[in-house]
Amino acid sequence: MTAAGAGAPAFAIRGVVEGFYGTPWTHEDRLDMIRFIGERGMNRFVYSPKDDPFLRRDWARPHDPAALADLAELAAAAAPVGVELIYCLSPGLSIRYSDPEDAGRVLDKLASVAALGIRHFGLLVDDVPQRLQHDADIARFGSIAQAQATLANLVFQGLGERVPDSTLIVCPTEYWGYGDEPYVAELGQALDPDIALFWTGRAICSATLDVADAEVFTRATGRRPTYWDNYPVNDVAMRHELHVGPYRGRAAGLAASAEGVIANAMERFESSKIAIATIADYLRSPADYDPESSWDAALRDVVGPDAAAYRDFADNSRSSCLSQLDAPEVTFALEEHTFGMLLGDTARAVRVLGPLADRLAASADRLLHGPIANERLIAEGRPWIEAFAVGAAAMQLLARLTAEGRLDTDGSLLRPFLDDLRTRGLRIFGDALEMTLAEVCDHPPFPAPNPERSMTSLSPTDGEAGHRE
Ligand code: LOG
Repeated sequence: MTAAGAGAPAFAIRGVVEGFYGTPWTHEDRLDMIRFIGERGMNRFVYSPKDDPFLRRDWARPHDPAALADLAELAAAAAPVGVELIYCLSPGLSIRYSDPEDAGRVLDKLASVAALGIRHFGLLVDDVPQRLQHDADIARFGSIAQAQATLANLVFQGLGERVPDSTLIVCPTEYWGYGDEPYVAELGQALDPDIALFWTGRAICSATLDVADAEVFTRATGRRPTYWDNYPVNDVAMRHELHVGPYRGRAAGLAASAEGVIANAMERFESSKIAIATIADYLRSPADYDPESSWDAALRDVVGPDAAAYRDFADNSRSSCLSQLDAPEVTFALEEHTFGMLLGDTARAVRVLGPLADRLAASADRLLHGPIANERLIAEGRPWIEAFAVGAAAMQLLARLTAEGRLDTDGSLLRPFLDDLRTRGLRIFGDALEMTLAEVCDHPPFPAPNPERSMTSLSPTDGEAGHRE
């Protein structure tokens, strides 16, 4: 879907942040992402890769001319598609908040970027020490909130003098929670009211974003939150998950209580586009947003002709802080399998699982052995897609052993699949498949069906294997 003809978007600020830990995107990636989000009605690209030393560890070091030229090119490419860049600096690891020279260094760095035509800026102090460290800062400020507000106000004022119409957004050090913690409230009260504040909601990766929480934040800090939404990012503790499921859990009425939403993307660039396309749909019109139909459109859009095969994979890679359903179709098929086995009804046990396993195995084969239109997408997801192929093969064998009445005697044939999946350590199929395989491999055979129920259909000798056929 594009923004054309859709009316005014609900959220004023709609964008993506390159804000993950990991290898930063390339310049070409950024140009591509800016075009991608612009075409989908988003209007901000936030430039703050955590592992670009010039933005964080070495924040005071000036950009070299080549980097400035790249930034200029990004800004120039963004304007025609309705996107503006927010350039962020993260000086909190080492800055002396009380030192006017350090404030000057921040300003100089922002001014070097402003000279390229960029007018939106961020000062990010997330993931830095929560206590003042320099002696001079401890002597001057009563709290880190006061120190950060002093710096941000100075920078905002200096920017205003040098760059007309500039804006500043701050990411606080405690950027998640109930929204009225003493630190964030103190920071909000001390900050110039025209400086915006990022907030990730209840958690670093929030399962839901609610109006009530936004209002708590607004009352406490004196401004509506600009959500830094940590989805689809999958860095740090989430590296075992590939976030290719749809955006969900954000209140339909949130636009009235927030400035906007900036979604933090994955280092896996192409894969990020799937969730981002759904986020663009939500931000344009939250009241009409339907995660599943938006997701299907996003898959067609990003994956192209192989969308159905990729959907089979992605449906089993939904696990994230947003999703309560991990692998819905496989979970249902395995529940049916267990139920059928407990009833002693092998036909029922394989009715859903058998065809599904064959379909998923064929999809895995297509994704892994191509030809595939979006090769980069597959390359990025390959570790998960390979695990998906192992799981699909395991389910085919499970269905076959079940249908042939051999599960109790030959269930150990599934052991290598279970060990393989466990060794990979990637989140795929949620818990469903590993639990079923473990049940078969690690535990005694399925019990014989309840005699009360099966007396009419089982001869005495059938009971031992528990199968009706
Ligand atoms: C970082 C962010 C990182 C994300 C997910 C914020 C504001 N900052 O815990 O760069 O990608 O979590 O791991 C963060 O979220 N800190």
